[in-house]
Amino acid sequence: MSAAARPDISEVRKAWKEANLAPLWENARAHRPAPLPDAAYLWSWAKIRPLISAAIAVASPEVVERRVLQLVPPIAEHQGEQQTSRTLSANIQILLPGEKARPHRHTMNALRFVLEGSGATTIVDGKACPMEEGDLILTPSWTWHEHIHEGAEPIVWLDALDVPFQRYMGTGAFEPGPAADIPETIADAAFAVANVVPDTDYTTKDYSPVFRYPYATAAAAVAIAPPARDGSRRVRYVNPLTGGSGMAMMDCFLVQLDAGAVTLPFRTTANSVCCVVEGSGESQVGDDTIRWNKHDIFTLPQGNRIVHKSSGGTARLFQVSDRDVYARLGLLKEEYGNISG
Ligand code: GTQ
Ligand code: FE2
Repeated sequence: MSAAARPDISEVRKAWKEANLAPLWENARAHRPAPLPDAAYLWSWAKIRPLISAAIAVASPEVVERRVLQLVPPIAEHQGEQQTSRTLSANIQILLPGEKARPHRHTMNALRFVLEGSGATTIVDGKACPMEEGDLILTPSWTWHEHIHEGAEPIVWLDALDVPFQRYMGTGAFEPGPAADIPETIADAAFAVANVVPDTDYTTKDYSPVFRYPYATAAAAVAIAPPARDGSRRVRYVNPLTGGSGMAMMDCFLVQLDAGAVTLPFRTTANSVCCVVEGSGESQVGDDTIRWNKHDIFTLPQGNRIVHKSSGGTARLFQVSDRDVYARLGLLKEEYGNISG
């Protein structure tokens, strides 16, 4: 073809655009290295606790359904999103003595991790789950749930939901109560004996038959756990019927950093949100150093080099991650030790 016959590129581009075609070689995002990891972000309890009190003053679940403050890091804010990590929303929920949050259900999986207070109950498909400090409560996809508080002090907990992931997948659905057609559940106590579980048809569900993981039990388990690959002690909150994650999209861990211990550098394609249960310390996340204290919440965005250490005594972190989603999709890559960058 002679040079003279070559068509005018701007005419061609216009014609492609009109036909909903786009040249890959002009796509700035194609065939580029991975973007730099997002920065970690910390919500310090000292800073947010008074702002939680302000929510008590201006909103009641009677009116707003759920008294919830979303944790939205700067990176999400810039993108006009409200998520906490790539796949999760983490929120703070507050209930005063005598208050209740009405029943509903949604396809989004949710969990609650109690930060402060006691005496509340989350009812999950009819099963009452007491909420004490450090307890983890699961409200898996499409289970009916409501919260009631009969304690003496306000209760504050961390909610985590797979909202961003389900929005991306187009699977979000919601149904208000009152609860109807409540499926049968099995008492958590039926799973309290290690290694021997009831033989039921519950294995057809993709979530744990246990909805409440008391802190005393998880703390006792992590205290005697052997060092994990990064040197920390780690236990996973599992479905006792499968040994897998408690819910399909959220994979939870309790991490113990012994006094003076420093973890081996770690990098993963998965994303976590951490909450400090006990102690204090610091985490290097990429180029940033996050200094944390009890009840602080921080993100561990994918791709960052991560090193944790406690300052002073033993520290414990609750972590909610999307690790198992990445693993099941063949997208989980984890590195330990010498990590460049
Ligand atoms: O407690 O049911 O933080 O439905 C966000 C959505 C909590 C809940 C949240 C919810 C709930
Ligand atoms: Fe809910």
